[in-house]
Amino acid sequence: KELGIEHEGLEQLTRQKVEPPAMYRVILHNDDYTPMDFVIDVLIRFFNMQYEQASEVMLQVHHKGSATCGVFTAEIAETKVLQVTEYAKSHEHPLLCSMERA
Ligand code: TYC
Repeated sequence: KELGIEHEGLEQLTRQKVEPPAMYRVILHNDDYTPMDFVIDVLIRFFNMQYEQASEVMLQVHHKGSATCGVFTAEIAETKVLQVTEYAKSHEHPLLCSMERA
C-alpha cells in the first residue's frame, strides 16, 4: 500500500500536519548614492538574475523606493541580507537590504 495513505491514517489519529516553511521577502531599498550599475551587479551576483531582469528590479527600487529581490526560507533570506550588506559596505555604498515575512 502507498506510504502516504498510512501516513494519512496516522495523521488523523494524531492531528499532526507538516506546515510548509515560513517564507521571507528580501527587499532592496533606494538611496541617493549607490550607483545603478552596482545594484544591478548585486542582483546578478546574489539573486541569480539576468542583466535585463536585474535592470528592471533596480529601476523599480529607484522609482518606487523598494522592491522584492526574491522570496526564501528564513536561513537563506538571512544569508542574502548579510551577503548584500557586507558587499555594499566593502564597496562603501549605503545600499540597504532587509527581509520581511511573506
Ligand atoms: N537611486 C540610486 C541612484 O540614482 C540607484 C539605486 C537603485 C540605489 C536601487 C539603490 O537599491 C537601490 N544612483
